[in-house]
Amino acid sequence: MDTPHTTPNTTSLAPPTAAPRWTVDQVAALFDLPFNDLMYRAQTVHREHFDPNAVQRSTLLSIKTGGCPEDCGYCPQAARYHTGVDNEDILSVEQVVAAAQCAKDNGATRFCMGAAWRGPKQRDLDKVVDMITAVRGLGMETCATLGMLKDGQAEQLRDAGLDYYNHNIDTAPEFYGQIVTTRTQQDRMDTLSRVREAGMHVCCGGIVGMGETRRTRAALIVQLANMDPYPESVPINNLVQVEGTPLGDRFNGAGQLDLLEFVRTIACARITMPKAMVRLSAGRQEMPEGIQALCFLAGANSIFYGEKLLTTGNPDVERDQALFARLGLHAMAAKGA
Ligand code: SAM
Ligand code: DTB
Ligand code: SF4
Repeated sequence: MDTPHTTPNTTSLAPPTAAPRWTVDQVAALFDLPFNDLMYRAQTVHREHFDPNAVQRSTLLSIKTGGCPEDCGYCPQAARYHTGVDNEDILSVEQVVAAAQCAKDNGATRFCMGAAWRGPKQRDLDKVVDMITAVRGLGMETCATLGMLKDGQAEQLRDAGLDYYNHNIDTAPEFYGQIVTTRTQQDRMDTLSRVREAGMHVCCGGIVGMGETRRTRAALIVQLANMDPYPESVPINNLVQVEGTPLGDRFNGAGQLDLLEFVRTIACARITMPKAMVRLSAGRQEMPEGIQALCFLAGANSIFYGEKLLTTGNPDVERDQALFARLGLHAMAAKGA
């Protein structure tokens, strides 16, 4: 079921030539529906395209931690914030393979490698290429999130066998400049176009709970849904507040978003991007299991799996296995498995 809905290499992300498929007013109206009506619509769309009880599991590994020159206001890895995350060298291929094997043994089908870079230098990319080859050799799907790509770099990743490239637009265009100033959202769109044109699958989503309005959340969903084609994988992150980051301090460490609003965001992603894998991403550790169950009902069908995201915590494997058992969920098989 985890099949991309388009043929890669034939389409570009921007700018769409046809009229946008969704307007902010339309998606804001979805957000405004009575909760039960929204759940019903999302679940109906979900069942048209997916096994409603199958959830895909990816494990993350930070292959290069900390010291990032960018200023993303949510991120514990930006060098300019004092968050206690140390700047570490890039991992060796052996370290990465050991972690991927462990993830596979625990039941993950995809392995996602993240690096705290603005973008990869060529010598870094050569190392990542070796990591991708090795992880693919274990029979896992591969994903990488390395920052902005220059001309030719997406092709190198594709040739190494990279299945997905993750690059989030994070929030709606009008709010973006309040969260990140060292790059524009158009820079992100340019990298996404390179990934798409190289023929890789796109993983692109955002973060909610950063103090945005409901209309801004609707505009984020519209920005994603109107990509042509929309991403195959859409991670919806709930802000993990990390002390020392601008957003960690903004709300005095208190969870600021009504979690039912997070569930609504998942539902709107599912309705507007019917064939995408919608990922219930960061923020699960702090999220009650009843809310996670509502996210699955709203159409989330993938998660990050394993006790760590990149630098922050995630539910451990035993807890997730118990949750799957309680909800009667099963793991989605890897493509081609
Ligand atoms: N440096 C690369 C980049 O920015 O694309 C790759 C790694 S970056 C940490 C990957 C994504 O993690 C970000 O785009 C953001 O959406 C998400 N993220 C980072 N910190 C987060 C936080 N505190 N809470 C929720 N999501 C977060
Ligand atoms: C995504 O959208 N969320 C993941 C993954 N893609 C790379 C990262 C979440 C990071 C949360 C903060 C941290 O652990 O450092
Ligand atoms: Fe760097 Fe990525 Fe963190 Fe931004 S989100 S500071 S680019 S690691």
